[in-house]
Amino acid sequence: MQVTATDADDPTYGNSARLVYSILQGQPYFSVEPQTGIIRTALPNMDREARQEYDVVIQAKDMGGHMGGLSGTTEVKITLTDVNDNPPKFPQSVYSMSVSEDKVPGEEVGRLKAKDPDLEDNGLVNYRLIDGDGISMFELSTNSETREAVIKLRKDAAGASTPEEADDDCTKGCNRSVSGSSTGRVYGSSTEEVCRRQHKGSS
Ligand SMILES: [Ca+2]
Ligand SMILES: [Ca+2]
Repeated sequence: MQVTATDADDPTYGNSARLVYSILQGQPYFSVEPQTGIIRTALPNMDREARQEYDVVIQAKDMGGHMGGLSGTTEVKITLTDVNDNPPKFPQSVYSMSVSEDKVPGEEVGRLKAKDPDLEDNGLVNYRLIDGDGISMFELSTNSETREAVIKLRKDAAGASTPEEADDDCTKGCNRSVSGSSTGRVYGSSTEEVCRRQHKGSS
C-alpha cells in the first residue's frame, strides 16, 4: 500500500516541500519507499498463524529529509490475511479406544480432533475413514459444533461376518485410520466383533 503526505509550502521554493518517507516502527517486517511512500513487506514467509496484526508508523519529513526539516507521522494498521498453509494434524499419531463386545450398533466408540490453525474454511477439517482392519464395522461422522470426528459402531455391521470368521480368536488390537489430510491411526482393543473382521483374509 502507499501513504501520502501533503505539505502546504511552495513546492518551487527549495526543499521546503520535498518529502521523504521513513519507517519509525514496523521494521524488520515492513519498509517504505522514501520517495513514494509505498509500504512493502520486507521479510519472506510472514506467517499469520504466528502474528496477524502489525502497527507501522511512517514519518514524512520535508526539506528532502535533511536536518532542520519538519515532520509528521501516521500509524498504519496492517492485518495479514490467511492462506491455507497448514494441513490438519492429529495431536497424536496413534489413539487407543475400546468398546465392549455387547455394545449396541450405532453407539459411539470415541472421538478424535485434528488441529488446523488456519482461518475459517482454510481450517475446516473434514474426516474420512481411509484404511484399516475391521473398517466396515465402523462409521464416522463430523460433529459440526465441536469439529470432532465421531466414531460409531455401524448399525448394519452385525451381518458382516461369516461363520468361519466367527471362530477366529483375537490377540492383537485392531486398527483403522482416520484421515484429515494428515493421518491418525486408531487402535481399538479387541472386541469380539471387531477382531473377527481383522482376521478376515489371514485365515
Ligand atoms: Ca488448513
Ligand atoms: Ca494460514
